[in-house]
Amino acid sequence: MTEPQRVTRRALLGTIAATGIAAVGLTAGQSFGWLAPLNAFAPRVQGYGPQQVPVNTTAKAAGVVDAAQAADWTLTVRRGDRTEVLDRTRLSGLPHARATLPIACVEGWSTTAQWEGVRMRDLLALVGAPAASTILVTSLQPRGAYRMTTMGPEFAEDPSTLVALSLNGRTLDLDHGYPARVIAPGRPGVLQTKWLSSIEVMPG
Ligand SMILES: Nc1nc2c(c(=O)[nH]1)N[C@H]1C(S)=C(S)[C@@H](COP(=O)(O)O)O[C@H]1N2
Ligand SMILES: [Mo]
Repeated sequence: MTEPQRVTRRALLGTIAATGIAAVGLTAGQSFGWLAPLNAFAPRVQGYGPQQVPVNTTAKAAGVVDAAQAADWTLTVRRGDRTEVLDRTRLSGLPHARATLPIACVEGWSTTAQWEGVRMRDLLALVGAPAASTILVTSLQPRGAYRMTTMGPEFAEDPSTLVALSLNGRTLDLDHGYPARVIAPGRPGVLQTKWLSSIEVMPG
Protein backbone atom coordinates (compact mmCIF):
# COMPACT_ATOMS: atom_id res chain seq x y z
CA MET A 1 0.00 0.00 0.00
CA THR A 2 2.89 2.42 0.61
CA GLU A 3 4.48 2.03 -2.83
CA PRO A 4 1.75 3.73 -4.95
CA GLN A 5 1.59 6.55 -2.42
CA ARG A 6 5.33 7.16 -2.73
CA VAL A 7 5.07 7.30 -6.52
CA THR A 8 2.18 9.74 -6.31
CA ARG A 9 4.09 11.97 -3.93
CA ARG A 10 7.16 11.91 -6.13
CA ALA A 11 5.07 12.78 -9.17
CA LEU A 12 3.47 15.65 -7.29
CA LEU A 13 6.87 17.01 -6.21
CA GLY A 14 8.01 16.71 -9.81
CA THR A 15 5.09 18.83 -10.95
CA ILE A 16 5.83 21.46 -8.33
CA ALA A 17 9.49 21.60 -9.38
CA ALA A 18 8.61 21.85 -13.08
CA THR A 19 6.22 24.71 -12.33
CA GLY A 20 8.97 26.51 -10.42
CA ILE A 21 11.43 26.16 -13.28
CA ALA A 22 8.83 27.41 -15.75
CA ALA A 23 8.13 30.46 -13.59
CA VAL A 24 11.84 31.30 -13.39
CA GLY A 25 12.19 30.81 -17.13
CA LEU A 26 9.29 33.09 -17.95
CA THR A 27 10.56 35.99 -15.85
CA ALA A 28 14.32 35.54 -16.27
CA GLY A 29 14.33 38.13 -19.03
CA GLN A 30 13.86 40.77 -16.35
CA SER A 31 17.27 40.05 -14.85
CA PHE A 32 19.34 38.89 -17.79
CA GLY A 33 19.38 40.81 -21.02
CA TRP A 34 20.24 37.78 -23.12
CA LEU A 35 17.14 36.01 -21.83
CA ALA A 36 14.88 38.95 -22.66
CA PRO A 37 13.07 37.08 -25.45
CA LEU A 38 11.94 34.55 -22.80
CA ASN A 39 10.27 37.26 -20.79
CA ALA A 40 6.55 36.58 -21.15
CA PHE A 41 4.90 38.20 -18.15
CA ALA A 42 7.01 41.07 -16.84
CA PRO A 43 5.41 44.45 -17.50
CA ARG A 44 8.74 45.95 -18.51
CA VAL A 45 12.00 44.31 -19.43
CA GLN A 46 15.33 45.54 -18.19
CA GLY A 47 17.23 47.12 -21.03
CA TYR A 48 14.11 47.87 -23.04
CA GLY A 49 13.27 51.51 -23.54
CA PRO A 50 15.39 54.39 -24.75
CA GLN A 51 19.00 54.44 -23.49
CA GLN A 52 18.61 50.91 -22.05
CA VAL A 53 16.30 52.11 -19.28
CA PRO A 54 12.55 51.37 -19.06
CA VAL A 55 10.15 54.31 -19.07
CA ASN A 56 7.47 55.12 -16.53
CA THR A 57 5.16 57.73 -18.10
CA THR A 58 6.23 58.92 -21.52
CA ALA A 59 6.58 62.61 -22.33
CA LYS A 60 3.44 62.28 -24.43
CA ALA A 61 1.42 60.74 -21.58
CA ALA A 62 2.68 63.46 -19.24
CA GLY A 63 1.70 66.18 -21.69
CA VAL A 64 5.16 67.75 -21.80
CA VAL A 65 6.30 67.10 -25.38
CA ASP A 66 6.23 70.77 -26.39
CA ALA A 67 7.23 72.35 -23.08
CA ALA A 68 10.22 70.05 -22.64
CA GLN A 69 11.56 70.80 -26.11
CA ALA A 70 10.83 74.52 -26.14
CA ALA A 71 13.89 76.61 -26.99
CA ASP A 72 13.05 78.98 -24.13
CA TRP A 73 12.89 76.24 -21.47
CA THR A 74 14.41 77.32 -18.18
CA LEU A 75 15.01 75.86 -14.74
CA THR A 76 14.15 78.23 -11.91
CA VAL A 77 15.93 77.92 -8.55
CA ARG A 78 14.25 79.97 -5.85
CA ARG A 79 14.89 80.75 -2.21
CA GLY A 80 12.58 83.42 -0.82
CA ASP A 81 13.02 86.47 -3.00
CA ARG A 82 16.26 85.18 -4.49
CA THR A 83 15.75 83.59 -7.88
CA GLU A 84 18.12 82.23 -10.48
CA VAL A 85 16.80 81.32 -13.90
CA LEU A 86 18.95 78.91 -15.87
CA ASP A 87 18.48 78.29 -19.55
CA ARG A 88 19.92 75.19 -21.19
CA THR A 89 23.25 76.84 -21.96
CA ARG A 90 23.78 78.18 -18.46
CA LEU A 91 22.70 74.95 -16.79
CA SER A 92 24.92 72.73 -18.89
CA GLY A 93 27.79 75.20 -18.44
CA LEU A 94 27.91 74.54 -14.67
CA PRO A 95 30.40 71.95 -13.38
CA HIS A 96 29.21 68.43 -14.09
CA ALA A 97 29.29 65.37 -11.86
CA ARG A 98 28.63 61.71 -12.56
CA ALA A 99 26.79 59.07 -10.59
CA THR A 100 25.94 55.42 -11.12
CA LEU A 101 22.48 55.02 -9.64
CA PRO A 102 19.41 52.82 -10.11
CA ILE A 103 15.90 53.78 -11.03
CA ALA A 104 13.77 51.46 -8.90
CA CYS A 105 10.10 51.47 -9.80
CA VAL A 106 7.44 50.00 -7.52
CA GLU A 107 5.98 48.39 -10.64
CA GLY A 108 8.73 45.83 -10.29
CA TRP A 109 11.83 46.81 -12.21
CA SER A 110 15.14 48.35 -11.27
CA THR A 111 17.82 49.43 -13.70
CA THR A 112 21.18 50.92 -12.84
CA ALA A 113 22.48 53.61 -15.17
CA GLN A 114 25.20 56.21 -15.60
CA TRP A 115 23.96 59.72 -14.97
CA GLU A 116 25.64 63.04 -15.55
CA GLY A 117 24.50 66.49 -14.62
CA VAL A 118 24.76 69.29 -12.09
CA ARG A 119 24.90 68.53 -8.38
CA MET A 120 21.76 69.62 -6.54
CA ARG A 121 23.94 71.22 -3.85
CA ASP A 122 25.65 73.39 -6.47
CA LEU A 123 22.29 74.67 -7.71
CA LEU A 124 21.24 75.46 -4.15
CA ALA A 125 24.47 77.40 -3.63
CA LEU A 126 23.47 79.69 -6.53
CA VAL A 127 20.70 81.13 -4.35
CA GLY A 128 22.77 81.03 -1.16
CA ALA A 129 20.98 78.00 0.26
CA PRO A 130 22.82 75.45 2.39
CA ALA A 131 23.44 72.08 0.74
CA ALA A 132 21.34 70.49 3.50
CA SER A 133 18.10 72.19 2.52
CA THR A 134 14.60 70.82 2.15
CA ILE A 135 13.46 71.48 -1.38
CA LEU A 136 10.33 71.28 -3.48
CA VAL A 137 10.95 70.03 -7.00
CA THR A 138 8.33 70.77 -9.65
CA SER A 139 7.95 69.22 -13.08
CA LEU A 140 6.70 70.77 -16.32
CA GLN A 141 3.99 68.12 -16.14
CA PRO A 142 0.74 70.07 -15.81
CA ARG A 143 -1.04 67.59 -13.53
CA GLY A 144 -0.70 64.24 -11.85
CA ALA A 145 0.61 62.76 -8.64
CA TYR A 146 4.28 62.88 -9.73
CA ARG A 147 4.29 66.56 -10.63
CA MET A 148 5.93 67.70 -7.39
CA THR A 149 8.38 66.08 -5.02
CA THR A 150 9.72 67.14 -1.68
CA MET A 151 13.33 66.23 -1.03
CA GLY A 152 14.84 66.24 2.45
CA PRO A 153 18.25 67.73 3.30
CA GLU A 154 19.95 64.34 3.44
CA PHE A 155 19.21 63.91 -0.27
CA ALA A 156 19.76 67.50 -1.37
CA GLU A 157 23.26 67.61 0.13
CA ASP A 158 24.36 64.21 -1.19
CA PRO A 159 27.09 64.79 -3.79
CA SER A 160 25.54 62.14 -6.03
CA THR A 161 22.13 63.78 -6.08
CA LEU A 162 22.00 65.33 -9.54
CA VAL A 163 19.88 67.35 -11.80
CA ALA A 164 20.70 64.93 -14.57
CA LEU A 165 21.17 66.11 -18.14
CA SER A 166 22.48 62.90 -19.60
CA LEU A 167 21.91 59.17 -19.24
CA ASN A 168 24.26 56.39 -20.27
CA GLY A 169 26.49 58.81 -22.10
CA ARG A 170 23.84 60.66 -24.11
CA THR A 171 21.59 63.67 -23.67
CA LEU A 172 18.51 62.54 -21.72
CA ASP A 173 15.85 61.04 -23.92
CA LEU A 174 12.61 63.03 -23.93
CA ASP A 175 10.89 60.09 -22.18
CA HIS A 176 13.56 60.00 -19.46
CA GLY A 177 13.00 63.62 -18.48
CA TYR A 178 14.76 65.85 -21.02
CA PRO A 179 16.01 68.48 -20.57
CA ALA A 180 16.62 67.86 -16.85
CA ARG A 181 15.47 65.39 -14.20
CA VAL A 182 16.25 64.44 -10.62
CA ILE A 183 18.35 61.41 -9.84
CA ALA A 184 19.21 60.74 -6.19
CA PRO A 185 20.48 57.70 -4.32
CA GLY A 186 18.20 55.62 -2.12
CA ARG A 187 14.83 56.96 -3.26
CA PRO A 188 11.97 55.14 -4.94
CA GLY A 189 11.69 55.80 -8.67
CA VAL A 190 8.48 57.71 -8.15
CA LEU A 191 10.46 60.54 -6.53
CA GLN A 192 13.00 60.83 -9.36
CA THR A 193 11.11 63.70 -10.96
CA LYS A 194 11.39 64.14 -14.72
CA TRP A 195 11.08 67.29 -16.93
CA LEU A 196 12.11 69.74 -14.22
CA SER A 197 10.71 73.21 -14.12
CA SER A 198 11.69 74.59 -10.72
CA ILE A 199 13.51 73.90 -7.48
CA GLU A 200 12.31 75.80 -4.48
CA VAL A 201 14.09 75.95 -1.14
CA MET A 202 11.68 75.53 1.77
CA PRO A 203 12.02 77.95 4.66
CA GLY A 204 13.54 76.61 7.84
N1 LIG B 1 7.21 64.26 -13.88
C1 LIG B 1 7.22 62.92 -13.68
N2 LIG B 1 8.32 62.36 -13.14
C2 LIG B 1 8.35 61.02 -12.93
C3 LIG B 1 7.25 60.18 -13.24
C4 LIG B 1 6.10 60.81 -13.81
O1 LIG B 1 5.10 60.16 -14.14
N3 LIG B 1 6.13 62.18 -14.02
N4 LIG B 1 7.30 58.82 -12.98
C5 LIG B 1 8.20 58.43 -11.89
C6 LIG B 1 8.36 57.00 -11.74
S1 LIG B 1 7.08 56.14 -11.05
C7 LIG B 1 9.54 56.37 -12.04
S2 LIG B 1 9.79 54.74 -11.69
C8 LIG B 1 10.65 57.09 -12.73
C9 LIG B 1 11.02 56.36 -13.98
O2 LIG B 1 11.98 57.09 -14.71
P1 LIG B 1 12.25 56.68 -16.21
O3 LIG B 1 10.93 56.71 -16.93
O4 LIG B 1 13.24 57.65 -16.75
O5 LIG B 1 12.81 55.28 -16.18
O6 LIG B 1 10.29 58.42 -13.05
C10 LIG B 1 9.58 59.09 -12.04
N5 LIG B 1 9.48 60.48 -12.38
MO1 LIG C 1 7.83 54.10 -10.70
